[in-house]
Amino acid sequence: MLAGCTPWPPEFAARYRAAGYWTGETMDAFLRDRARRFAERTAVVGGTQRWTYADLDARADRAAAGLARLGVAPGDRVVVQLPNVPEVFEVVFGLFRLGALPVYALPAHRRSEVAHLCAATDAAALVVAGVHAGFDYRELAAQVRAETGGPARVVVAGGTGDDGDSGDTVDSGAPAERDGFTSLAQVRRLGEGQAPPATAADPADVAFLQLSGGTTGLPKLIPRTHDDYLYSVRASAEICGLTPDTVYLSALPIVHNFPMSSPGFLGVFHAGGTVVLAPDPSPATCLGLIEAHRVTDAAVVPPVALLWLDAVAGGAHADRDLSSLRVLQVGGAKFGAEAARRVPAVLGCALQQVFGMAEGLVNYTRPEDPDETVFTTQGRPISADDEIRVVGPDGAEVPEGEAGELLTRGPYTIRGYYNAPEHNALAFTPDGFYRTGDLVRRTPTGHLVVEGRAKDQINRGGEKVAPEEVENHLLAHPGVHDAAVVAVPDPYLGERACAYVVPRGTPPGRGELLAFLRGRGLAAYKIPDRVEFVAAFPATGVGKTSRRDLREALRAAHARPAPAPGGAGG
Ligand code: AMP
Ligand code: DBH
Repeated sequence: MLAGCTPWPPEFAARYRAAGYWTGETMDAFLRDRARRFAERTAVVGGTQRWTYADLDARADRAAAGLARLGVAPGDRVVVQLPNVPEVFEVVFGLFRLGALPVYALPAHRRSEVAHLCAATDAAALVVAGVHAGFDYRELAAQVRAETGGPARVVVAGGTGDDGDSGDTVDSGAPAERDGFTSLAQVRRLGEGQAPPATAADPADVAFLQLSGGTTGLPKLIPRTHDDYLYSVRASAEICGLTPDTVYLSALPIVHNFPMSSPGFLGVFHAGGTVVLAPDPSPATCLGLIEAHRVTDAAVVPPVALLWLDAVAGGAHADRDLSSLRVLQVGGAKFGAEAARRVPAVLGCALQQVFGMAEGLVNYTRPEDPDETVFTTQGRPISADDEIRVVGPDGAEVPEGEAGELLTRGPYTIRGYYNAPEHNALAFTPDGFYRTGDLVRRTPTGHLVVEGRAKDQINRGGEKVAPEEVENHLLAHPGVHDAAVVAVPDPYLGERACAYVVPRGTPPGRGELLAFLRGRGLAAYKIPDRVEFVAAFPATGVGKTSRRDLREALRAAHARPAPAPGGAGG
């Protein structure tokens, strides 16, 4: 296994194989097999492009061969930061074909996160868009290289105009002239007519690294194996009832774990269906795509669901023909029962709640569940072998029906983060259960209701923010003596972030402080929504000050009604 990763104990691995969960298929073999079965069916629609399974397979061949000629080798880590364009699939499956490991960055990530990902994985290459949504990712890549001294290669994916790819959504500008920069078009030319390298990937080994929302100063990396991930994909596709007629819309960044595997694009490919990529989650874009492509399944986070509901109920999009929509999946953050009930009433489709984590465990409400279960729970685990413990602060299981922290272990839940022994000692029990940090209650049917959180994290409408990470950036400002970042309730996003700052001398201006954070290359969703200056922090009891107690005390001391909603969806 990749160095720095924690394998399942042999007896568990043997059990998961014997049960038929781990089948020994690699991500690359998965695509080959699907391309054989569904060759001429449409796999991907994005912008003006439409690729069949055979197209995707041929593109993966060329990308693999081209990347190999560029010097990317089996086992190399390659950071992939691409928006919702079809090239994501070409690059990612090209890397799988080559035996290299994608490391997924979100389009929202900036210098701080991308530099960390590149350094933490010793990445051999970085794949970025050109200019997308007004942001120049080539500039970001150049800054990351200047800062970290790596990665050696940058591939700029998107239309260079040679074959019209995504020219309408991604502009990579003039052919990259910078040293070490290569356009994806050039990679394709390098790979043209070459045999793709023979893959030697071990299905029990790590296929890619996914980013955790995190609770600490730096985001943690999640190693997922071919065996474990593809099990979750196949089982998810079955639970969600996907077929070759499925037309799936992802309104989320496609490299997020939810639209990747729950059942996500991989589940759709498993079933032979079609993935439609939404460039943004707005009702105007997405309801239009649903109508135009007769979308059957869509996946969103709660704030996006609320926007769609309001757009349709409010009449702005009441004339849209959404009759093809079979199910709206909502997950990533708690979706309240009242909003949940509006989904079938307003959109005329079924709701499925999804409570998952990139670390593994995914819970779904099932199509056959009673309405009340679908409206009021976050689903039940995929697998009969997902082991669930709901424990109190003492670590002992709480009585059935009471809330406690969710611990889990199973055939697709990791046993450790990448290269993080100290953090792993806290995040996992000695017998290998992942401490999710989620407070849940279990119903008699085994469904889980998310009641709150025991971990230091802000869930900003499905985008996870680790307070400590933001605090560390604030503390770097000379005018900041101390800082604590706290979740405040918000009607649309569920939570927003408020930074409490004890200034050093004259307080810096709020705007200046936020500009300072942006200047440090932090993703926009991590920039606090509010800044409050306070003279001192409340004392949180004797002895060592716990940051968590401090954040709790600030939350209690400053609790006030949330401001009126506005600008939601960010
Ligand atoms: P991550 O570990 O960064 O992949 O984020 C996963 C976390 O998102 C979970 O541990 C939960 O805290 C949160 N989450 C995901 N889906 C839901 C949901 N349906 N309801 C409540 N919280 C959720
Ligand atoms: O929030 C998540 O990380 C998430 C939500 C739903 C997830 O990873 C998933 C489904 O697989």
